[in-house]
Amino acid sequence: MTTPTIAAFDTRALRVPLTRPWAADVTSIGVVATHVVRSDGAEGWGFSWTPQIGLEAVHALLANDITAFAVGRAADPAALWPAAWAHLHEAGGGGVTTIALAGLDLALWDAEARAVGAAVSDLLGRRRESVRAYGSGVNLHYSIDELVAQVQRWVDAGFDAVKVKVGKPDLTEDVDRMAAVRATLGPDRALMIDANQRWSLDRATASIEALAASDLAWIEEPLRADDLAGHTELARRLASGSGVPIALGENVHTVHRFGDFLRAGAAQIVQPNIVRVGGISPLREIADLAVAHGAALHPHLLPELSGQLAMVLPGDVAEPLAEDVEDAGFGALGALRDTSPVRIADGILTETPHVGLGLRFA
Ligand code: SMN
Ligand code: MG
Repeated sequence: MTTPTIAAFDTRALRVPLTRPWAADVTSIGVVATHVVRSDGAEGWGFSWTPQIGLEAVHALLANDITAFAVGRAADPAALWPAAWAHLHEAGGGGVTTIALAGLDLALWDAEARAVGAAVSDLLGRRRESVRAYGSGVNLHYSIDELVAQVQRWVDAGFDAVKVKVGKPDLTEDVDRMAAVRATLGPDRALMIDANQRWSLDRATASIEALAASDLAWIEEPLRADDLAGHTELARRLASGSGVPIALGENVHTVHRFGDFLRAGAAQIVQPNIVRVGGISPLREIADLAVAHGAALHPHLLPELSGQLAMVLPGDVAEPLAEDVEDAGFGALGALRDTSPVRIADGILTETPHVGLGLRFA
């Protein structure tokens, strides 16, 4: 059978209001909903995502350059991806270009799975029926009481791992906040902390060593996301100190750059965001690379998408975890046309019956 071609590709930009703002100026998230029609009549739906910056730019790339490139080509997402990336590369090897490319890649995988009546996780080769999810919050602006109340909600909801923000101007404030979070969690639940690139190398070293008293499962994005030398040196310092592992990757965009960080030993845990790296096709390459370097992989955010891919990722180093940012799921925000393709209960994510990715935007 010959491979069907891409007959039509259409896109629309929308903003999804957040019921729990991520900051005073982050009250909605940007989505470009995509739709592909193949020459054999199969249809697929995907999306691009960018919380704050670049929605119009991503949409313009999809509606112009990516549509013009894609229509008429073979609808084979894994084969198309490297050619599409090379085509867009003059506008940047990662970032807006890869975020936009995800909109095409996801729609093509969705079509491929819908054409055979399967969920994408079954099409790609399911390895597990469920994954653990961790509770996560964009909460640096919360008072300590609000933070503790959020952590208590996660405990009550059955999560055994949570992630909270650090990086207050005064280190003693972070120390007090994490001590309060640890007290709420008790000794047996895992605590991850996320600095969202706020620290310098020396500030990170001092902060992590002080915060390690709260028993940390990882420190995420301690430094500027593309600071390879800085993360390499920080990893060296932590290895001879508290031993807290470094997690990063939500702002790393290509398999090549993940390779740089892994070869240098700059991170023990990688967290590709499936949209920011350009979709499912590159995610699978990054997962193989992580295994080759003995690193864990926990996909960043987007639990309705990441949770499905977590069913097929290798678990050689660690079973992948799904991230559930409180009240930020597309289903909970009312952004989906169909029932959410995943369900999170008692800290466990499972899929609900669906074909494709099951992610059509309303
Ligand atoms: C995060 C990043 C982007 C949007 C929401 C939250 C955060 C995380 O860094 O890792 O959850
Ligand atoms: Mg993060």
